[in-house]
Amino acid sequence: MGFPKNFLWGGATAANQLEGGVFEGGRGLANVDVCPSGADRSSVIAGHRKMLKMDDKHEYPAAEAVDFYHHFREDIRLFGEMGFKVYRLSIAWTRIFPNGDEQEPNEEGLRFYEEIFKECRKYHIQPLVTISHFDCPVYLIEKYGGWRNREMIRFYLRLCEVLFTRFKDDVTHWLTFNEINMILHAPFMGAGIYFKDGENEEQVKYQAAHYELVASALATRMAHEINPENKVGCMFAAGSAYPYTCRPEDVWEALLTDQENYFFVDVQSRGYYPSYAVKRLQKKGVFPVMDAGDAEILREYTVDFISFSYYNSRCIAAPGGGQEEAEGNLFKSAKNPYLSYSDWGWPIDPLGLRITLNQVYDRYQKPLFIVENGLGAFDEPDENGYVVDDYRIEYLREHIRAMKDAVEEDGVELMGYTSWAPIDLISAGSGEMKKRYGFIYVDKQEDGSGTLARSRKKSFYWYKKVIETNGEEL
Ligand code: P53
Repeated sequence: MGFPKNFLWGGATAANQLEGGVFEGGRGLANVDVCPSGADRSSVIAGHRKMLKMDDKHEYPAAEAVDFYHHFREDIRLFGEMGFKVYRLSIAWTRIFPNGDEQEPNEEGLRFYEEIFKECRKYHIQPLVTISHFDCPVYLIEKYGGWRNREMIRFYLRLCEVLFTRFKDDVTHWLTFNEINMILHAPFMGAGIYFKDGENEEQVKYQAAHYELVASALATRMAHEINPENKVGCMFAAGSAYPYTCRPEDVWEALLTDQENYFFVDVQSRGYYPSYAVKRLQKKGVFPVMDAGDAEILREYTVDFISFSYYNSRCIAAPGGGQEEAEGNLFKSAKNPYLSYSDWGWPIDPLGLRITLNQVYDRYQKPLFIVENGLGAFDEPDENGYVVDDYRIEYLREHIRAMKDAVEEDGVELMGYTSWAPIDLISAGSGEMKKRYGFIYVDKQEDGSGTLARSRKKSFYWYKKVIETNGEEL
């Protein structure tokens, strides 16, 4: 009983929220660098406000982030101290191809990740690499329009080829796109897309999604060709939709919400557009244009495993019910009266993780991997600089319990669990520093001040114990 012996415990981060050093090592500018913090962020990430360079009226938190670029040895040592088996990280595309369409990669960028993998090996930590975590070179947006252009497939595969070849001995587990369904909610952050006046946004989004799906399938093929040991996963933002009431209209609306998200995984895992998507997208006139051969590519090169982020469930009511909306998340949701809420208004629903694990496993029957789960909260260091984050321990403990039930009682096949995030970093949704997730506190404040010093929170010692006992002591 319990978790399998080789269960992969660890933590997950993304390059642009962590690294900083955006002007170092010959790196080019990416979409996520030019997303400001503050009031304009949501319209920028949604593609409703064009911003392709930094101006002096805004703050750009990714520029320094928590400076992992210069602290990675220390940080990975701390991951090692917690006993991590796996570290999920992403590659900054523009460190490897600063513009995106060069023929040759930037050696300095490759060396940076090589050093990271070397550190990981020291502590027997296996990397799990997200090839694109909300990451698209600005140059490719300016010149080609980001993922609205089919050419992106070529540039993305060029990146993949460099990574699969160069890091053949370091990495065997890959994720093609982070939260691929986020393209529907934050298309600039997800796919480098901003909209022009009057265009059909759904059409643009599903066309871009199609290109990403084809790119993901071709990357899967390439990964297997370059190293038959490679395992490739898809990644989506999960969290089952609950009907607000047992009113059939609410149940129906919840089902539609789930389908909207499962659509991506249906294609990546089953290998074809599900009939509900074909019908509905055609009816709306937004079914993507496909090249001859696309259907075959999608069918042939499906993923080996399915990974997802889980922060909360969603609660869905049919229009016109007058329910209160939950705040703070890019996903629309009614307020679920049975749940408590985080400092940022996100519902807290551990049983929802078990429900989600069961639903996803039932649907695909492939190994699952929880690659994000965690609590963003205000942390206040005490007079000794120590953060007693019992609320975070409580959140993680309950979610790990629910995941344990899914494995032990329900037979869900689960490869591992990487919490978001093992170290404080910049929030993707809000651009804030004060929304902290880490086991490791970083002295970097909302106004940009701070020494960048790292320190262990109470949850650090707790998670170390969890890993040591393979999830038996929570
Ligand atoms: P933050 C919501 C909004 C933006 C990104 O989110 C999100 C979500 C959650 O579904 O997805 C992931 O930082 C994402 C990470 C991100 C994490 O959620 O807004 O993959 O990059 O940091 C947490 O609190």
